Formats: sequence, C-alpha cells, structure tokens
Amino acid sequence: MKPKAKILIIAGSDSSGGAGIQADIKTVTALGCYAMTAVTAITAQNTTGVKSIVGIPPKEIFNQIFFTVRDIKPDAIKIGMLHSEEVIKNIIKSLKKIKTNKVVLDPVMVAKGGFKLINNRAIIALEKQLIKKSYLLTPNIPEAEILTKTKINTPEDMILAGSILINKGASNVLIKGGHLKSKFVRDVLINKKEIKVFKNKRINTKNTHGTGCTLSSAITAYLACGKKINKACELAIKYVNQAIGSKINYGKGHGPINHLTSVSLNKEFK
Ligand code: PXL
Repeated sequence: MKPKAKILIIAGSDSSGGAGIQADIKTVTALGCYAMTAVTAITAQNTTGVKSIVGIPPKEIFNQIFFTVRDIKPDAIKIGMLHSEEVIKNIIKSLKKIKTNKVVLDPVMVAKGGFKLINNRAIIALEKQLIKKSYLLTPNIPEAEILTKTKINTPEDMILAGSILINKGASNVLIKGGHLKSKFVRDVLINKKEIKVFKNKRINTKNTHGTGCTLSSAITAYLACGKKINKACELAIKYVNQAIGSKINYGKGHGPINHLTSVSLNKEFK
C-alpha cells in the first residue's frame, strides 16, 4: 500500500520503544500513514523506569520542524512531550509556518513509573499558550486535574474538567478515563456542541506503557485521513484496545502494547 496521509510528530524519544516518538511512529505507520518527526528530548528508559532525560535545544527542535515541513507538507500534527517553556515557545512559532489546523496535543507530564517529563513553568505555558492552538487536547485524569485545578473521581468530574479545557481554547478535548478504578473505562470527548462517552471493558494487564502516546497518534492519523473527530476517536480507541489485548509481555515492568495489531504481511515478505 501507499501511505494515506502524512503526519508530523513532535515528541520525545523513549529508548525502550513502547512510548514517546517510537510509539507515535509505529502507530502512524501501522495505520497506513507516513511519519515525519521532530525530537524534543531523549530519554534513557526501560519498562521499569526512566534513567535520564536530555532536552534537545529549542532552536534545533524548531529547525527539525521548519526544514521538514518546508519540503513535505503534513496533513496533521501530533505533539507529545514538551519539557520546557522555551520549547513550547518554539513550537508555537513553528506552528505559525504550517497550514494545517489538525493539531493534536497530548499534554504529557509524567511517565508510567512517576518520573516527571515536564517542568512547572512549561505546564503554565502549555495551559496558557498552547491549548488554544490545538484542535484536540488528550489529557489523562492526572493531567486534566493539573490543567483544570479540579479533582476528578467520576465521569461527571471528567465532563466538568473537559468543559473547563474547552474554555481555555481547545476545539475538542478527549479525557482518558483509564486512571479511574472501574470495570469499564470511559473516555469522554467534549466540544462546544456535544459530549460523547466511549465505554469499553477494562483489560487487566500491567503492560500499558505508551497507551496515551499511541491513542493520540492514532487519532491524528485518522484525522489526517479525513475522518471526523468522533469517528477518529472511536477507531483510535479500538486500535489501542486491540494493541493492549494482544499482550506481547516484553520486559520486567510496565511493558509495551502491540502496535502491529493492525498489520498483516504480504505473502512475498513471509
Ligand atoms: O507516555 C508518555 C511519554 C511520552 N513521551 C516519552 C515518554 C513517555 C512515557 O514514558 O517516555 C518520551
């Protein structure tokens, strides 16, 4: 097959391959699209935790974006880990050079083992300056709590937090419900017109490293292919659930999900 659409991914590297830009590239590819990248930071990590982080200089992040998109135009953009205020300022500057309003912002804050991936000034810059540039914001519950200064214990709390984030300027917000303890996972999509709840049975496994990165990249791929926001979220959630369910069980800690769940090889490559 030929790629259906072109995606620019702006995110951090996860050496273990389960989350971050590695998860993003795998997802975009496994869903039939072409992935371009701007690396924001490099983490050394495995499934048991993060060892260290090195930020890429903001000017170099800008250069990766600017030089890449000058040549190949992306149909949509996915933004993940942005560790500092300076990086966020450069991302905003670079977005002005790109003619797509399909920007999906995953406000990455903490890695699975609890390691902080963003500093406090960057959280403020993200909240005050970047949310309003995004077509879709995809926080999990702890991220939504920080961005809205509310406590989220129920789906109703998620809806309230979602509406606060819409008022901060995002066109759509998908709050991911995986952190609430319940038999069913409810992800809530909100915009100015409607509220949609995606309800799925929880899959019991410790191997959920990279689910957030994967979900936001999958939505970006579907949006780039022309799907409407509801359908893009529905299909992306289905992809992540299948990827979790296929249980590859790598590593001693929180292992990766199976990004290849959507792929089958042609006969000549077997
Ligand atoms: O899952 C959030 C995330 C995003 N980006 C990078 C990460 C992680 C989690 O570990 O390492 C680079």
